[in-house]
Amino acid sequence: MMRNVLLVATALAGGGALAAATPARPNILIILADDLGWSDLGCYGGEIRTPNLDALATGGLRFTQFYNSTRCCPSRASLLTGLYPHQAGIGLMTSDQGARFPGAGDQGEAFPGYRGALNERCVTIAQVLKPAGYRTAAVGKWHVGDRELPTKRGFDDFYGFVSGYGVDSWEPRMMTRLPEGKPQRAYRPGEFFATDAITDHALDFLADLRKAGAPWLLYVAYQAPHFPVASRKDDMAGYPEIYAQGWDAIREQRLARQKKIGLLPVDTPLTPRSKIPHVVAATRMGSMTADGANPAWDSLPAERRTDLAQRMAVYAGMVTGMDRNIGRLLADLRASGQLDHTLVFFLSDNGACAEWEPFGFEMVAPPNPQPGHGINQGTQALPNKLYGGAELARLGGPGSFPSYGSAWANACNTPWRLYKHYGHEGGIGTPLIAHWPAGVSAKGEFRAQPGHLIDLMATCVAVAGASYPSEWNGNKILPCEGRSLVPAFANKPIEREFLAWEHEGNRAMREGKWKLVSLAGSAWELYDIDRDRVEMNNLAVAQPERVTEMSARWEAWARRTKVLPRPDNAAKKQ
Ligand SMILES: [Ca+2]
Repeated sequence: MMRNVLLVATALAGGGALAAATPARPNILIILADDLGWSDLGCYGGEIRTPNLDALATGGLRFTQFYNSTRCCPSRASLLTGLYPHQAGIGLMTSDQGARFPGAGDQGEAFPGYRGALNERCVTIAQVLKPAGYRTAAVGKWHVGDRELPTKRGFDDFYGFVSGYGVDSWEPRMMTRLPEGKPQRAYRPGEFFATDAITDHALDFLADLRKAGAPWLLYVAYQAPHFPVASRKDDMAGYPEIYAQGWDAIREQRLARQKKIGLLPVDTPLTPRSKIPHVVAATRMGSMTADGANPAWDSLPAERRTDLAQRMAVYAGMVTGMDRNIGRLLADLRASGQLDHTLVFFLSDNGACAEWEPFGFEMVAPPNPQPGHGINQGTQALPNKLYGGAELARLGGPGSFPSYGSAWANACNTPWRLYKHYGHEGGIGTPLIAHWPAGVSAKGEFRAQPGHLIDLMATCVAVAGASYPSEWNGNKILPCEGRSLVPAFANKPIEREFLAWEHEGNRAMREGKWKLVSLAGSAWELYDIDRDRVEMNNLAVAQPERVTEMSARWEAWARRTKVLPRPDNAAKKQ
């Protein structure tokens, strides 16, 4: 281990922007938001109040081309293991697709990329850091398989929910504490709010973690701002008036701020309103448009605009509530003297969520939530509820279960196209803030190196002086796919061949400045990301040889990483 520590110290000393007395073993705090859009944070151009994350960005680095794996489960699998999602067994969600198909074999091994839980060929960051002397804990959303509990995967303590998506923020019954029997907080009726409770337990864990005098890893996976959107009243104060301007004005304002703060080039155009993802749902709810794109705000009736402004206000309040809680974590680290010696990452598991059309759905209250489980109900057939009059104030409070729809999601991903689920920038783009005062002297700067969730494992191994194993419990472990971000901290390049994606048949590949991307069942599109990050000038017809070469590399990657073979229903027609 000492040799690794020295290697890290040497590597860090080579970077001119790095602090002189770099500690080899920082604490590591990974904060993951759920369905947060690329432009929501103030420090990424948003009007949402996020003062604590903005301060973190001012004292650290903002990555401008960082990527996730398109959706909750695949992204969490990548983040935790340093592998592409299918390699870890989670190409889709957490149901075992392999076992559902005749001919899949007794164990479903015909489709190893779709088993719905972390497999035996991967390890988590917690499992890798523990042998290096780190203490570990996790809070919030797990969602990488009901069969693989956090405590089985290297985290000493856990509070949150293991499975499910779409969690009612006012409902405490799905929360669980692992190992079983360990103390957890009790909340009086009406007192529980999920983002606050997750943070309460993160603070409890922090107090315990630092008792040992050893470095620690804390993984804070908030459910915010995933649907159903919910907000405390004080967090969303003033937002209904702001969002009454509508999504067209908000998109223009966000892009103008992104240019002003230097996040994006000044010649970046605004993409047209993105397509409505689910035509059947849109037709059923009366939100379908003639051109298939999200509607112009001004085209909607007043009562619909009032309802939709309130939905976005609740979403924004949910983000502000998360930021308020992150402020509690940072204040605790500052008070204990640990903030400068903690590497903090903040990022989102996928782009903003468009499910499924512009008006948004209303979920059904779960009859009896079980500890560890979120609400797990299909959302595509759910109805819309038009809130108005006195009832409008109930939206986002206890007993309401709204989503905010595809047009606001489009605005939250400004200026990109599309959303969560897709390989276009609106699906895979995430803000990434990295903050480590004792290790990185550069402050408030942007980093344009392309990076991916798979890089967090390699980065943690590097800064912790840990060793990534080739074998674990008698099983061979796949080599880590990611690269350390430490060179990028010093504004040096990250050497890699390419990055690639697949989810539900949506495909993408990023090789240098070139991006190959397609919707499920559709032809490849080709973009020069240096000139056209908004993916509006498709060069596939003009450069067929490049498409042929890159797509061959994508196919080889897909076979190597178990994207292929794929169960029939894993690819959706778009
Ligand atoms: Ca998500």
